[in-house]
Amino acid sequence: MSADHVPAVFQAGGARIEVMVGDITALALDAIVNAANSTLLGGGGVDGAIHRAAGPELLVHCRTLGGCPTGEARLTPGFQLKARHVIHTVGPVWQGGGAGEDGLLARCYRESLALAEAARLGSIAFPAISTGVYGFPAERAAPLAAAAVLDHVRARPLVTRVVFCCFSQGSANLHHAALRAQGLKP
Ligand code: AR6
Repeated sequence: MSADHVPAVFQAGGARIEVMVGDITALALDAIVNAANSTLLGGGGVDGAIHRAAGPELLVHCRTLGGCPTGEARLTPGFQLKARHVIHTVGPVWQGGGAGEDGLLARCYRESLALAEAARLGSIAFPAISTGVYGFPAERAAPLAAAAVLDHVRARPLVTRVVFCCFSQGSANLHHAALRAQGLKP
């Protein structure tokens, strides 16, 4: 897939699905998703970037949540972020593929979207959950992410804008290809 395909916009159900390369902390949406760890007390990667941009109040708030199991999600305010909310989800650590990683990763997307829906949030951006420090192969993660998002937006109308905010052109191209493989055309 050539870099010319990114950024790209697709339509599915009543929703606009975008693939972009950029820093998720810069996005002014109803919610951005954080690829957190089960303590919800911050870390490196996108988690560190979100906590830095949101300011110290986010950590204070997260301390009250009591953590989050792998595959689940929790909603917090965005504090100093441009996004109104953060949905923290905990992706699986890659262990070779035989430990239920695929199902857990898909569940992160589903649970994040379910939280957005319950809070009546219309726009949400995802990073490529688990594909950094947690080692999930990016080419395996993108189709799971695309399928979970499409299942959601085709079944439920409230979330009308989903952004795959990738941190590299290669990651964006994988998401673009995954959406095309699901029959979508940009
Ligand atoms: N905007 C968008 N994507 C980003 C950004 C950003 N600012 N920064 C990194 N990425 P990772 P994980 C991409 O490692 O694999 C943390 O320490 C990155 O290139 O952030 O789920 C947590 O506390 C990659 O494609 O998350 C956990 O301990 C993707 O985000 C652990 O890392 C996810 O990479 C979670 O690991």
